[in-house]
Order: sequence, then C-alpha cells, then structure tokens
Amino acid sequence: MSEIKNMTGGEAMLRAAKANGIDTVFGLPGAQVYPLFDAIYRSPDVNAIISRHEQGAAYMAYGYSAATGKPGAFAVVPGPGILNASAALCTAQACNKPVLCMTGQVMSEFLGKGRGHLHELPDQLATLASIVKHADRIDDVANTSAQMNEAFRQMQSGRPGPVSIEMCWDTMAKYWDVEIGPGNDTIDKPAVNDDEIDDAAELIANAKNIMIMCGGGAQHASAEVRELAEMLGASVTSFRSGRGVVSEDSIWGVSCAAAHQLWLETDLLIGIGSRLEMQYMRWESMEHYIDRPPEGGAKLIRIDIDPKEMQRFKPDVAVVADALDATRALIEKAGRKGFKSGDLDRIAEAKARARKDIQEIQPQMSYLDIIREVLPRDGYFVEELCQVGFTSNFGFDVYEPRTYVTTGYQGTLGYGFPTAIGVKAAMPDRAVLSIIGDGGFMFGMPELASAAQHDIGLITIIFNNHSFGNVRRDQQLKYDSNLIGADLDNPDFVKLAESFGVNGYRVNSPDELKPALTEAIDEDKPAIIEVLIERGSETSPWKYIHR
Ligand SMILES: Cc1ncc(C[n+]2csc(CCOP(=O)(O)OP(=O)(O)O)c2C)c(N)n1
Repeated sequence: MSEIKNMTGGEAMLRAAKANGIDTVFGLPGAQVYPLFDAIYRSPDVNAIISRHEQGAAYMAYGYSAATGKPGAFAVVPGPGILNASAALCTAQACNKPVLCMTGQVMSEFLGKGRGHLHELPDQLATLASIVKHADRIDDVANTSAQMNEAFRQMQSGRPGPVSIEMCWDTMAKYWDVEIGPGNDTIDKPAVNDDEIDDAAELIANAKNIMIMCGGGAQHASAEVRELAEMLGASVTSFRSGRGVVSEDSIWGVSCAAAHQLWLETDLLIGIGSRLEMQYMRWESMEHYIDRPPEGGAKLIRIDIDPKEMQRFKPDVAVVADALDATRALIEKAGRKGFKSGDLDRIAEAKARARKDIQEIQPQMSYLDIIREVLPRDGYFVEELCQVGFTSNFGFDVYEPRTYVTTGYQGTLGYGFPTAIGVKAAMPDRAVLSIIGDGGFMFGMPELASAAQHDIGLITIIFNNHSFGNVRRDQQLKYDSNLIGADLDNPDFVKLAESFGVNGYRVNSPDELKPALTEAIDEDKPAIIEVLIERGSETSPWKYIHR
C-alpha cells in the first residue's frame, strides 16, 4: 500500500526512481537540486556516487546501464551541468542504453523569461528533447509517479534509450502532499508477426552460407542466437555493441576480422538488433549504400524492434520484433534447415587465418593477448578511441554478453574511464578494465578522485604514446606530416595516481604488463597501469576495420 506523505518535490522524484528499481545515483550537487540530494542523503538504500565533473556522473550512469542492462541514473544541476553531461547522453542515445537524467530548472516564475536566472538555458527541455529519447518536466508534483513511470516505460520500451526529467527549483524545494505508487510495469514491444517469420524462413531455406550480425539489441538474446547459429551452421559476428552475444571461443562466434574472410561467400546476412554499420558502412565503403545493400550481394534479413530502422536501411525481409522473441520464432520455423559439416570447417579456417593475420598489428595485439589471458572470462573490458581500443574491435575475443563496453557510433573520446567507474560500481565482484590512450584519459582524469574516494576498484591501463596518436597518423599520411595538436606533454601518470592515493604501475612491454595486471586484479583496488609506447610506433589497425 502506498501512503500519502508530506515531502519535497526532490524527494518525490527520488522515491519514484526507487519505486522503479534505482539503487545507485551518480551525481554532482548544486543549488537547484539540493532537495533531490537531501533525499538521497536520507535514503540508506540508495548508493550515492559523487563525480568531479558532470560528464563523469553521466558516463558512470551509462556504464552502470551498459554493464547491467538496467536503467542507470544520474543527477546534475541544469544548464551548464546538463551541457557537461550531454556527450554521455548522446552516447547513451547512440548505444540505446536506458539512462535516467534527473535535473533542475530555474524558478518556475522565471521559466522562459530569459532574465538570466542561475544556470538558465534558453529552452533546456527542447535542448534535451533533441538528444534523448524522451524529455519531460514535472510541474505538478502530484503527477510525479505517473511522469517518472512514463520515463521508465520510454527508457525500456522498443528501442531503449536515455530520458531526462527536470523540475523547477521552487517546485523541487517545496513540500507537497503526494502519493508515490508502484513503479512502471509496462515494457512495450511489437508482437512477432508470423508472416515475417515465414518470409525469413524461406530465405534461410534457400541460403548456403549464412552470417548472423549482432548489435547491442541482441545482448539479451544470447542463448537464442547461439541456438539459431548452431542449427543453421551460421557464423555469428559483431563490430562493437554486439560483442559477446555468442562467445568468440565457440566455433560460431567470430571476430569481425574473421567475418570479413567469410563475407564474400555469404549469401544471407541476418542482422539482429544491429544497424549493420560494419557490413555496409565499413566493408562496403562509408560513402555508398545509404538505404539499401548493394545489388547482387548477400540477401538481408533484419530483426529489429524499431520499425524506423527498416526504412533507414531496407532489407529483403524485415522482422519488426524483439531480438529474443523473433530469434526464438525463427528457431522454431527455420531451425530444421541443417547445414553441411564443411560449413564448420570454413568458419574454423577463417578464424585461424584471421587470428594469424592480425598479429601484424603491433604492439597492440601483444598487449591484448596478455590482457585476454589475465582478465577473467566474465571481466569487463571498456574500450576507447585509441590504438589498442580500435585493435580490440577485432583483436580481443569477448566471451560473455555485455562485457565489452563501447561508445558505439558516437566515438566519444574520453568516455571510457568514467564509464568504467560506473561499470565497477554496478558490478563490484567482477574485474573491470578501462583501456585508454593518454589523450582520452586526460578528458576524465579528475574522476580518479571519485574512484579513490568511493574505493571503486577498476583498473585503468593508459597506453601512453605522448600523442593523440590517431590524429598524428592521419596528419602524417593525409596532410603532409603537418602535425597540429597531435603531440602531447603529459604528467607522470604513476605519480599522478599516487597523488590520488591510487596504486600506480609503469610497464614497458607486454611481458611486464602480465604481473602488474595480475596483481592489480587480485588487489581489487583502483589502479593505474601506464604502458609506455614510443610515439608513432603502432601499426595502424584500420585495415581490419575499413576494408
Ligand atoms: C569527443 C571527441 N573528440 C575528438 C575526437 C577525435 N579523436 C579520435 S581519436 C583521437 C586521438 C586519441 O588519442 P589517445 O587517446 O591518446 O589515443 P591514441 O590514438 O594515441 O592511442 C582524437 C582526438 C573524438 N573521437 N571524440
């Protein structure tokens, strides 16, 4: 039974979030959101993790969501606080992650007046609405349950995504008689359409070499996708967000480097919860095939919960449904097709050949091989926009769903370290690794203080090549070596770590990384491992991403 209570708007917002399962709020307090933070203070069942910059809080919530599949929540001041958090919101939107942003507003009487009230944006709600799935303001606190439940419905229904809820300063501070009811219990998804499954089954029956491409939308359908692959003799691949749906140490799971070797012979591609960026924007050129695959190429079945996807990129057969439901229906309809034993040999050969080929990407592959050896199977690997991160897209085998955390198409440099803090906060019993370049690390470096203060034991490996290495290589190759903004003078990362009370290691080779990483994982404390890399010495990983 819910009860009538006298509470502030901020407390109402928190209670409604709690009714929807929120147990952790990442955030940074300020005047308009004091009542919300006061409610958090008075809620022993809510874990408050305070960041040193709003981008950090939002990335942590993103990491929490990426690691668990559940909504992650953060609270920041409006205006500049929201804009500081906005790159993380774009990333959550790109990667379809349910992230709840709770924020304030100017005093209600000043809304839209343009008087320059503290933290005022011309139209914060419209600004947020343009980057998140659903943005709303609670003006009448009596409606808090309904509006918050709608936000949770939006976050998790159909294509998931981030939402924002704001409340004016005075509304949040005032006491109201308000009833907070139970949380949202509705997650909408389209029902599987039998005709679409029949059409897909027909294409499958006529196909010889089938490839399944998983995106982030398939992360909850791991067992089903694996069963379908086993029945059809299909390889299962992914680029970033779909990594780990089918383990890459099974015969069916193949890296994108191995998948490319199978691609020319593929006559049917089944995309599951994926935009198919790899096949049609990376392998077939970034410049063509905007809305249709090339003529004469593989036939295409797309399974996607978002009907708009089928207009953006048209398949031969569109199955608009949840990945798990549709894959299960396909197993029942098309699973009897079977396959030739030679199909498995073909996949195994491609995997072996790709594994050998990619060893030319050095020193990145040597480091990744050590990391894979030391990191437990269920440990999290948070990639970044750096030479080792790009290489990991094809060179680091992933074994379990959700354990490869990525920024997707946003390519948000610097997201990785604060995101990994959120991953570890959500999954304290698992090993969590952030691998990052020296350039990217400095974006979120202040959050080292948050990791230390909250004793969040993630391990960060900084690959220090004293440059924005990717930019440097591009300028060398495409702009006559006119280096601008490419070379970086860095702090001493080991001393930096120690100054935050965090363990620091410095290593010079993959062999030296192994004992340092093993020790850091055993210790389960925040740690920085700096890997020294000679500037400009890495092999470009791009030939295995753009074909
Ligand atoms: C928000 C954002 N700003 C800029 C970029 C462009 N960018 C991509 S990679 C890169 C350099 C990364 O340098 P570092 O993190 O040191 O990794 P390295 O390439 O040296 O391994 C830059 C500036 C980006 N992707 N995202």
